[in-house]
Amino acid sequence: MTLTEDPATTAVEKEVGKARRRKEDARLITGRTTWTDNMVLPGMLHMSVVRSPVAHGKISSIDVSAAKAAPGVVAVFTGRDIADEQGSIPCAWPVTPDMVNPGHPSLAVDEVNHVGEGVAVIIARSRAAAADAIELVDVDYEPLPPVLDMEEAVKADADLCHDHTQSNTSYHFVFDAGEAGTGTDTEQAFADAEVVVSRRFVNQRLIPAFMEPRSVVVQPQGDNYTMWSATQVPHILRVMLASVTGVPEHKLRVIAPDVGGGFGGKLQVNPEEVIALLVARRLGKPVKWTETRSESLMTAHHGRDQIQYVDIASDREGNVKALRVRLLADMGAYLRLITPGVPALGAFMFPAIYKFPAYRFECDGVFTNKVPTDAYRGAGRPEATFAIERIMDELAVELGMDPLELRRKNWIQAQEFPFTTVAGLEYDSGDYETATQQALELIGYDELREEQRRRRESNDPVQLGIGFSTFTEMCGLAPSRVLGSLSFGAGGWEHAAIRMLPTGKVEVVTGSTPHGQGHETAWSQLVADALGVPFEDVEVLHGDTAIATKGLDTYGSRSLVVGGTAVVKAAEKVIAKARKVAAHLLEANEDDLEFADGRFSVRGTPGASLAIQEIALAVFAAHDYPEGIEPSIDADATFDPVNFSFPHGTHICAMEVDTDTGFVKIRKYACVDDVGTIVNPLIVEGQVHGGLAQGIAQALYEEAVYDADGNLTTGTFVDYLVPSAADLPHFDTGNTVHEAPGNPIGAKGVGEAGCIASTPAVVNAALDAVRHLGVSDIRMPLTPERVWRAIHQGGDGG
Ligand code: MCN
Repeated sequence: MTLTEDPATTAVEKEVGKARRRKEDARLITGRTTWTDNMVLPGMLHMSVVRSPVAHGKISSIDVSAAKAAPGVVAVFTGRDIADEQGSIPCAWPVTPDMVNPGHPSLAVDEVNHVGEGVAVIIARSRAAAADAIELVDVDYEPLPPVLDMEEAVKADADLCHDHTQSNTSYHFVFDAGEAGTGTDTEQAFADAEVVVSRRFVNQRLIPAFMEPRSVVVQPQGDNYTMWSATQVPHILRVMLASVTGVPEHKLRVIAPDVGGGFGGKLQVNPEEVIALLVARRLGKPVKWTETRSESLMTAHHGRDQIQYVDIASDREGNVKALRVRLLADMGAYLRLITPGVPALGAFMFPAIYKFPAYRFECDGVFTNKVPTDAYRGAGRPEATFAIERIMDELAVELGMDPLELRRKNWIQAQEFPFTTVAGLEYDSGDYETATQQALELIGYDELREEQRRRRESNDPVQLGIGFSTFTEMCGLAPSRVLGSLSFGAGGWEHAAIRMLPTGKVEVVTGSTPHGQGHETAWSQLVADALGVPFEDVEVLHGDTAIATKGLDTYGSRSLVVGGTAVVKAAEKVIAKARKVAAHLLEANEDDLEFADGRFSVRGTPGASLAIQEIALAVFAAHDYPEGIEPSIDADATFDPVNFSFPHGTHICAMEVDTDTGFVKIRKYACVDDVGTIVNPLIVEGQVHGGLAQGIAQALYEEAVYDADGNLTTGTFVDYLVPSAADLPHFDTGNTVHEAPGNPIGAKGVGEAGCIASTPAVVNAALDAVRHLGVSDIRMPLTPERVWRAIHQGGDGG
């Protein structure tokens, strides 16, 4: 019984390192797949949400009678109607033991705390009927003063965002290297320093702006419920929904079908998911909710939003001595799934690649009457990278040093890895010098500096600047033990299972939940190499808690490093199992078998060999398998890393600034990233490009703006400027490869790298262009108006 005629045809070319086109893309980009909103179930009802138009106020009354009587409307529920069932939206990351969590009802009961907060839901027979009836709900609000400015909110006499909390501060998180034993006394280091530079940076509020809006469908079947949701985290969602709603976990199946982007914005338990489940339970009918784009911008969680006070100390030669960071981090009105943890995660990244002897970090999580913040691509690390890379430039200016020379003088040298930083992290591997040299060559550094000199000398209205960001980041979330020490509510492991089917095809079940990252392709490459089977013979299943029964989902650039490793480990177990069967069938000793290119061969016996795909069939069809082996070639594995992975790179931006108009234009952008072993170069390049687009967007285009009453004034894509490909330059990308020692693939994460690295490179470039005109800061995003003001009126243009 053979599947292959000629053993030679089974030889498989290595897949890891191949620029495979993504196998999932055809269905994704042609829409021939199941997006949640495509789901249509018999008898399905539609849900719309009545949302608060005021940022802060008491609900005096809600009259739903007209809405209930509207055509097509089946039911209307207010927060009070579901008060006994709705619980509180969970926050899984209490960063300090005394963190204040005001609680977050899915529908407001007495008080609203941000514009867009849900106060009632309408359930109707059609989406249009549900939408139309929103206007018929009459809500009286007694307005309260909105708390909108963090620096005002932390003052002693500030108005309160929540009247049942004592202040607007949720928590005060401190990391002090002196106290932790990873550094010397920070205050002393500042007292002794020859040079101190201090800055206040605003890292503005952003909106994740994923392509597919959030959507959820719940189908009740008796006391069982199936939920389809456009989520990044079906496994986490299921656990959280079970704890919030009381629907037992084993009665709830959560399916994330194909998901059109998340960028951290779908790492969440949404109020609408809770309500849809509660309503479906009450009515015994399927219920669907899909947000409009404006609802999405206004109510899906936002990201960033920090005010950063940063002090850096050095000697006159530019040897850094200490770093001190104080943050005000805007939580918005409520603590969502990992809101408090985002700035806390950043705490460990401020010292970046530099050898600071002393470091102290303090952060206040501040409540304001705005939409809650939470993870957005990089979550804490872009904010930290921005601050450190900006202040390194400011220190260079103060010292009259070349910004790259200052960095070089202080960064960890290649021979010093593994290196324990002042923040207590052990950086795994890297070489900052080589990446920098390559990036300088890619961008044509010397010619650009020459052009910059010419433009300055001729007083050209268009000035040229060059900005650097020599970054690293901690990703591959994460060792469970470390997450535990940070009070994170879940572990950091990942699970995978591999099943060889009788015809030799392979099913891979992964706990990772891709939403645009190409896991189906990359995991197929890993398995093809490990098992020696054709790439096309591998199918990757994910995102359904009934199929991928264990998992911790996708965020923190963890999927390859943690989930991919689980796949490799499962493959090793599959091979071990198949080896026993092969030995039995070939009547050989297990130790005499060699496994290569998908075949077990008996050493020294030419012709005696079996492909692993043949073994799968033999086990299914024959009754001749060895004692103690179950009749299946399958295995599962869980991987929990011992450390994060630390990709790094050098990003260089060359920027033209028109000093007459304030318009900026990226002339060239080059970056060399080290993400360890690259499984798929095409995917990696795509991830870097996407990350660069979002990082550049923060520097130049995007900002969520609230007016003085707490209305989001950037609630459409006309006002919230997401750049398109036409707004972005060509990217010259390259790689160095220093394998990560913490996983057998040798990979480091790439999903956030471009986004983390690029923002400060762009802002540093703009400042380099106009610093000689007296400009020392420009507030992001660098709109023409701000740039013009900074040049012609001083200040940061903000
Ligand atoms: N990869 C590789 N070689 C490496 C590193 C990664 O081939 N050395 C591949 C992986 O196999 C995977 C992809 O690159 O196909 C990303 O891998 P990884 O860095 O492990 O990141 P995750 O898969 O865990 O994705 C999460 C990350 C995050 S945190 C955000 S935010 C983000 C991002 O991915 N959101 C995205 N990229 C996104 N891309 C799309 N299209 N949509 C999003 O919402």
